[in-house]
Order: sequence, then C-alpha cells, then structure tokens
Amino acid sequence: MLIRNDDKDWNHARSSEITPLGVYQDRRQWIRQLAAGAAGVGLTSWAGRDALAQGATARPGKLPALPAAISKVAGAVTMEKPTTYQDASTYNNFYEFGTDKADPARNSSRFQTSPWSVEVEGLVKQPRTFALEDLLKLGAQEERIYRLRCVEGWSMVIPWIGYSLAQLLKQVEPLGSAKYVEFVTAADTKTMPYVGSGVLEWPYVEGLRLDEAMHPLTLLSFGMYGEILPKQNGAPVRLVVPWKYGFKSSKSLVKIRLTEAQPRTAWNKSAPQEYGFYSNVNPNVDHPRWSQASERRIGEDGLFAKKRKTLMFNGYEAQVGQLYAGMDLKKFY
Ligand SMILES: Nc1nc2c(c(=O)[nH]1)N[C@H]1C(S)=C(S)[C@@H](COP(=O)(O)O)O[C@H]1N2
Ligand SMILES: [Mo]
Repeated sequence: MLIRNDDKDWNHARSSEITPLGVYQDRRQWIRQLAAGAAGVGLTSWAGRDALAQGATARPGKLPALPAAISKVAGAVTMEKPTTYQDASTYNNFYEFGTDKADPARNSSRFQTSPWSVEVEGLVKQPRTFALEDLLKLGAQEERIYRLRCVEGWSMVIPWIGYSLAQLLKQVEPLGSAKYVEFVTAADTKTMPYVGSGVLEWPYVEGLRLDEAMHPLTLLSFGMYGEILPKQNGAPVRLVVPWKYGFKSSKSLVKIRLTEAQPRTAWNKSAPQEYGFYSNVNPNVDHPRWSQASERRIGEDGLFAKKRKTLMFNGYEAQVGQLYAGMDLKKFY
C-alpha cells in the first residue's frame, strides 16, 4: 500500500482550484450573514421548521468570533453553497444529548466547555495535556468549507475553523510503533442526559489510521461560521474528517491516544455488521439497511428538490484516494 506522509504534495492547489481572492471575500461576507441568520431564517428549510415546531432555541446567544485565514490546503474549500447556521446548529447528531436531531441544541445548555483540556497519550515521545488556550494557539486558525455526509443519508456544507490535526500530532512525536489514533470524547453523566443510557457504549470513541489522522484535510476544529463552536456542534474542540461518514468526526474531544492496535469504535461496537472501522463515504457500498448512492442536502427540501448523487470519498478522492490504494473497500468498509 502506498502511504504518503509528505503533506507538501497535497498543498499544491491545482489551477482549477485557485479562486480569485475577491470571490473568497464575497463568500466570507455571505458566510457571516448565514451565521447572523440574515440569509437563513430557518423557516425555508424543513430542518428549521422541525426545530421550530419542537421549540428548540436556535442560538444560545451571540458567540465570540474566531479569526481565521482561508485555508490553502488542496480541496479544503468547496465552492458549494453553505448550509444555513440555523440548520447546521439545530439538526445535529450528538447522542450524549439525545437521539432526536433537535435534542443536542435543546439539551446541551448545562454542559460545561470551560475549563477544558485534551490529553494526548499512548505511543508518543512527548505525552502532554493541552489546556484549550494552548491548543487554540498551536496552529494558525483556518477557515475550511467541507461537505459533511451523515451515514443516515443527508448532507450539509459547513464552514469550519481550525487547523490540521497533524500539527498537534507532530508536537507529541508519534513513535514508530504507533499505527492508529483513538479519539475519546466527553462523557459527563451530570450534564449529558443520555450518557449512561443503552443507546451506545460511553464514552463515544472513534479512531483513524495514523496516516488518515496525519492527512492535512483532517481538521481539529474550534469554530464554525466565523464563530466559536456551539455546544451542539462539539464545543470546544472536535474532529472533522470530511471524506468519512459524519460519525467519525468526534465532538467534544478529551483524549487522543496513539495505539498499535486498531481501536474499537462506538458505532462498530454497537453494530459491527453495519459500521466498520474505515467508514469512508462510498456510494458503491450500501449500508445493509439502505442505499448510500444518493443524499439529501439539508436546506434543499420541498416537493421538487432532487436528491444528490453521493460522491466517492464525499468528493475528496483526489486528495485521499491514494491512502486506500489496493484495498478492497467492500471488505474494509
Ligand atoms: N461525541 C459524539 N460525536 C459525534 C456524534 C455523537 O453522537 N457523539 N455524532 C456524529 C455524527 S453521526 C455526525 S453526522 C456528526 C454531526 O456533526 P454536526 O452536528 O456538527 O453536523 O457528529 C458526529 N460526532
Ligand atoms: Mo452521522
């Protein structure tokens, strides 16, 4: 298998991906409006209506801005129309707060995200606990606009803020024996009403192969839509792995552990025949209970809204395809 660890190769934007600065600046304006609700007002989308009907409070108050430069990592900025902030912050999966899409926004207000620290341990030369304040400064904050494809068959486009996880991993110096990275998330029974329930094993744990974790598109995210993350989206720090189904993008990270053995993940433990370790977005490998060939883009609702074709690796094949060269993706699903 060909594994490329030199991220310089990925940083060359192809000419087709180079967009004039003015276009980006217009888009940033637009994204700020989306966050402010000016373009969104929720009622146009069924997710928004859903949230409204169920009485969810859309916004926990004005969130502080997180300044960020536009990412130069190849593939990191899709020109597709971002989902509204309203939809992205009220249509969520975060099972610690409930299984309904409106539950995370509704039930997360008591969850404490400060003080916060992330422990990095296992097969590394320099194990270390990072206070959030230090983590925030470890890399330059970038804006990346990624497609997010949930395994359930819906998708969004979200402008995230953060930096490549590789920048954190380089700090702790992985040992040669490290092959995988395990991500452990918060499990506070006092403020997370579903932790302790039987829906999943807690804490929610995810994992990546080390080369996947080191890929420049793998984002450690602190914000979205120019602002710090709301709790329902995984505050204060989460992962975003855009070419994999959404459940690989663990929210509210507390521990990162480098291991030799492949980690057992929350969804794999709960239904191994449905959720494998890799979970790459793949329109040719169906979920045992439904097709993965197409998706519904949140916000594109209504009678005449067409489903979209799901793209191989969620449209990031040019950037990540080589990580899986020679692998049978039906077997390693
Ligand atoms: N800790 C934790 N992280 C999680 C989940 C979860 O239930 N718990 N749900 C996942 C799923 S299924 C998806 S689709 C994404 C959704 O992220 P978003 O709400 O920011 O769009 O978060 C992922 N991360
Ligand atoms: Mo998901």
